[in-house]
Amino acid sequence: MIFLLNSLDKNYQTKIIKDLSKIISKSPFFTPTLPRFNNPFKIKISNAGKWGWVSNVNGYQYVREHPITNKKWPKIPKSLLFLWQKHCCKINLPDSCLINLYSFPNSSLGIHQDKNEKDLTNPVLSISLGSNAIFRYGENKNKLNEICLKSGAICMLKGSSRLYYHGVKKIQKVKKNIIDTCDFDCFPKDCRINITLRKFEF
Ligand code: MD3
Ligand code: FE
Repeated sequence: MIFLLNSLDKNYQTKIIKDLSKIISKSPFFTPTLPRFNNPFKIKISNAGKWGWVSNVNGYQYVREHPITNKKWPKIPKSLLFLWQKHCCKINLPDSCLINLYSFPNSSLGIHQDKNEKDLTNPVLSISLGSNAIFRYGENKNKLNEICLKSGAICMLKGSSRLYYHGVKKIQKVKKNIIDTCDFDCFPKDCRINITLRKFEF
């Protein structure tokens, strides 16, 4: 697991937020629910790319269409594909881009592993924007490390860290949230957005 903590400058973050606003205008945020019990997550999500990650009473899965609009997901923007090529892989591009929106004061994400992808040797790239996240991760559920992920941080997972447990304990407001500065109606005030690029298919 590699953290690049101040990786993206303000201009690049602004460009990504603008690209995300176009995705969200076609593919609005929705609230996933937990398998079996069907209770709502404390975050909202949307996707871009051929395959979008969703969760509902039936389980976690990658699907071709938005569960509410039933339309195909928008394309992954070049601004994000470029970061994957720079940090992850020159040959294969990601086919999935999950957008997590932390918009409530109590938004969080429980400790889990990412293992719904077909080939777990492919890397994962994550980008943090907006409010800070207290992020927890580690090989063992019972002894997790804690790190503050600020706007512009990149997190790269490959090799042995690919199956690490991880989650977001809480969100901390910041004085100047770059997402608020951009002034798009689709993003609530003081939110955090995390983007996760993955390759689902072989
Ligand atoms: C560590 N999202 O959507 S991505 C997720 O901040 C998710 O929203 C987090 O975990 C968020 O599944 C963080 C960072 C990440 C992604 C994949 C990993 C960390 C990982 C795979 C293995 C270990
Ligand atoms: Fe995850």
